[in-house]
Amino acid sequence: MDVADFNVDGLPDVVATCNFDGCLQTAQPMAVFVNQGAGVLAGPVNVYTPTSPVSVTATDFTGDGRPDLVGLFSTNPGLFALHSNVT
Ligand SMILES: [Ca+2]
Repeated sequence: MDVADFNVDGLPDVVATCNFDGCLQTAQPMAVFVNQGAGVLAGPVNVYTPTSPVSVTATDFTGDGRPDLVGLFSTNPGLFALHSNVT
């Protein structure tokens, strides 16, 4: 799990992995919960990955000011990276 402003609205959002059955009630491997303000998180917005990651970190590794995702799988391939395309 990590926190970053994925939709660039100034409010911190949450990304979480889901590597067990029934997680997030959608069984998707990863999801973003968008901060709606006043302590409310919407979601989940599913992020599709080839298999379930065991961890995810949000960081701006491309230097464009937007958070990207880097995660770890327990099987091959061992790593994944998703670049933010929020405009
Ligand atoms: Ca946000």
